[in-house]
Amino acid sequence: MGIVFTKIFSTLFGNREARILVLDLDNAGKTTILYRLQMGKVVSTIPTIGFNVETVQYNNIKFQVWDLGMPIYSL
Ligand SMILES: Nc1nc2c(ncn2[C@@H]2O[C@H](COP(=O)(O)OP(=O)(O)OP(=O)(O)O)[C@@H](O)[C@H]2O)c(=O)[nH]1
Ligand SMILES: [Mg+2]
Repeated sequence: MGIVFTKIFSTLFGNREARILVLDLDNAGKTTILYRLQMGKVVSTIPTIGFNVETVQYNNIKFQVWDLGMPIYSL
């Protein structure tokens, strides 16, 4: 019974995790937004080759953010 309550409470009020995929055209500002959320300031970026993965905590939710480099010529 205890394990059931623990499960219910952790589901309702405990830490949650979510994964987010950020997709847009190149130079759209994806990486800028990702590091703004993570560090709280705007940093200068270079075009992303491949992807960036960062963890961003918001209240009790831990977001794993995948920022995919998407050159326009790959469309
Ligand atoms: N004016 C303005 N410029 C922005 C904004 N967000 C990002 N930039 C600029 O846009 C350029 C590209 O930003 P990035 O965050 O590297 O864009 P990206 O979508 O990650 O680009 P790729 O990695 O090539 O796909 C940079 O020079 C940023 O400084 C914004 O809200 N306003
Ligand atoms: Mg980028």
